[in-house]
Formats: sequence, C-alpha cells, structure tokens
Amino acid sequence: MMTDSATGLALESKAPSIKDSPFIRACYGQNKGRIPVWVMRQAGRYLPEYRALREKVSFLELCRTPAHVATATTDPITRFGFDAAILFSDILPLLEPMGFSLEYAKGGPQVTPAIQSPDDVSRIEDYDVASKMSYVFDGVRAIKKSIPDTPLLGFAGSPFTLACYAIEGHGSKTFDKVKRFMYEYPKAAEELLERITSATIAYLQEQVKAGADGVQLFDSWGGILAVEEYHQWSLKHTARIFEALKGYNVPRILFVNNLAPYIDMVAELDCEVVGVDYRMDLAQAQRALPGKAIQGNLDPNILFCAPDEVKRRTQVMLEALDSHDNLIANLGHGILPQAPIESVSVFVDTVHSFRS
Ligand code: 1CP
Repeated sequence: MMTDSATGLALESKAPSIKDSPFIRACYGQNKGRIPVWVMRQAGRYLPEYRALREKVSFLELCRTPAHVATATTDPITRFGFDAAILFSDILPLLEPMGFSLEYAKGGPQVTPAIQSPDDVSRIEDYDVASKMSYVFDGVRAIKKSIPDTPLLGFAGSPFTLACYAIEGHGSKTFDKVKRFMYEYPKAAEELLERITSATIAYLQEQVKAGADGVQLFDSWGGILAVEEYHQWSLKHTARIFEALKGYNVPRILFVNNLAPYIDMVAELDCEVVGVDYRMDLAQAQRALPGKAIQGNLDPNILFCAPDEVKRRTQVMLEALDSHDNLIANLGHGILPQAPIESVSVFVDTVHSFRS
C-alpha cells in the first residue's frame, strides 16, 4: 500500500523485506525468527574500511557527501551481516544552521560559540531543516539505493544532549556548566530545549520521508540528571518528538545512557523500543518495560576479551531474558575505536545462532 509521505504511515508502504525483517518485527515485539543484532557506532573507527575512507576525507566532508555516507553506512552491513543499518552522520551538525560552528578535533567535537547567557539563546536562528540539512536526506536516499533490503535507522541526539554541547562547547564528564545554566536561567534553558526540539522533529520527519525505516534518539547525557529533573529537562522533550513521529508509523527507539534511575518514567513514554545501557540488568529492564521492545546491552569492553568469553557473555545475556521476541541485541553503548573486528563477528554469530 502506497501512502502519502507527508501524512506518514511509512511502514505500510515498505517492501516486505523490511516490514517482515527480524529487526522491524522485534521492534513491535513480534519476532519469531532469528534475534536481530546491530551495534551502536557500527560505522566507526574500529573498522578498517572506515579508517581508509577517513584518510581521504575529513569527518564533516564525509557527513556532507551522500555517496560517502552510503559507503560508510553500508560497509559494516556487508562485513558483519548486521540486521539494521544506521545513517552515517553525527548528532551535532543539526546545531550548525542555528549559528554554531562545528569542528572535529583530535580531542573530540567542539561547538562555538558556546552559549553563556540568555541573550545567546535568543540569538539562535530558526531555520528550514528540509533545505539546510538536505545533504543528510540525500544520504538516506543513497543508502536506501545501496542496501534496499536492510532496515535503516535515522537518528538524532536528544534535545538535552545537544543542549549540553551547545552550552559546554564540547564533551564533559559532569557537564556542570549545563547544570548551572539550567538552575540559573531556567526560562532560557527551556527556550533552548524547545528550539532544538522543533528542529529535531523536522529533522527526523525528513529522514523518514527520505526512507529511514525507524529512528533512534540518543539521550547520551540525560543520565547526568537527578531523577526528579529528568522529566523536565530531557524526557518531556523526547516525548514531544516521539509524539510528532507517531503518525509516521516507524519504530521509535530511545537510548538513555544510564537508564536505570529513570526506567519507570521511560516505561510511560509512547515509543516502541528502549535502548538499555551496559550498566543495567537487561532482564530487569525487560520486566520494567512491559509492552516495549528492548535493545542492548553487552558492555562494549567485553569485546576486548578472548572470543570464547565474548561468546559466553553474549549467551549469558540472552539466556537471562524471559522473551526474545522483543529483543534487538546490541552493545550497551557505542563500540570503542580499539575494539577487535573478530569480537564483533563472534558477537553477531552468537546472537544469530542462539535462535534461528
Ligand atoms: O574522527 C572521526 O572519524 C570522528 C569520530 C566520529 C564518528 C565515527 C564522531 C565524532 N561521530 C561519529 C559517527 C556517529 N556519531 C554516528 C554514526 C553512525 C554509527 O555508526 O553509529 C552516530 C550515531 C553518532 C552519535 C553521537 N555523536 C552521539 C550519541 C551516541 C553516543 O555515543 O552516546 C554523541 C554523544 C556524539 C558526539 C560525538 N561525535 C563524535 C564523537 C567522538 C562524539 C562523542 C564525544 C564526546 O564523548 O563528548
């Protein structure tokens, strides 16, 4: 059934290979086949093909060139047979048209000028996401041409996570400038989050219209918030984004890095899948999230163990679960740049042979 892309209902218009894939079925808790598996940051620096591509182009040039985006996204699918692909991009380029400059230096991404006052927030420019971020949507179309039968995830950072980079200017362990800004200027902080939320809604809708088969929101830094503040500063904005995507009928995945303190609140969120970080017991997360699929959560550091141990720990994780129909196996955070390729193959093969 073909449907109007403006009104959504994208899943109904998908090819059977996508709709009936283990990944999409698992997102809706209806997978009876093999357990699907992919890994966060699967197109990253641990992969020789990616490092070779980066010898030729800078990170931002890569993100802005649809043909390179398609190559970087496709390479790990070809090598490992992952059950889902994820758009090659980053969470930060969405900030650029708001008036920030982005630089990817050796020590990590830099966002300038960082927000320091409420005035800086009012200077943020609203912009037309469809045209300014068109290179991303062209990238999505190029990927769908390259691997039409593999479910493709679009993604964005959570508004709180993007606000962290906009205020701090770079990564941090504690993001204390962010917290101080929120306590000192709650109105400006709210406005910043609202603006990022609106841009993110358009950004993810356009990714789905271009062909993304699901979306993942990375709440990488929401986990630094006190429990009583998580709803106000992070989850509320996630809820608005997911509400705006509901009619698009593609699975919506929220990954929270440090889910445990907030899991009861996340259980109330209208979404299909919750990504579980490596700190939490996956079976416990499954019980705490009735009606939702779960994604996770092997500690990325286990990939540094010997192959037998990678296999054993993967099996232990799988055996502990009450059901596998709603499971998407993944790591409990992004794969590390030094991770051995062989361990990734062992992880994928162990998941795939657990249940066929
Ligand atoms: O030098 C290089 O080649 C750049 C390294 C790199 C890569 C490969 C960065 C810089 N980003 C990416 C790609 C990327 N980032 C993807 C691609 C798709 C994939 O294969 O998964 C995705 C989904 C992201 C998402 C992302 N970027 C997040 C959320 C995920 C998470 O880990 O929690 C965050 C927080 C970022 C910011 C960012 N961009 C790059 C780095 C090294 C970082 C993290 C910096 C920090 O810790 O503060």
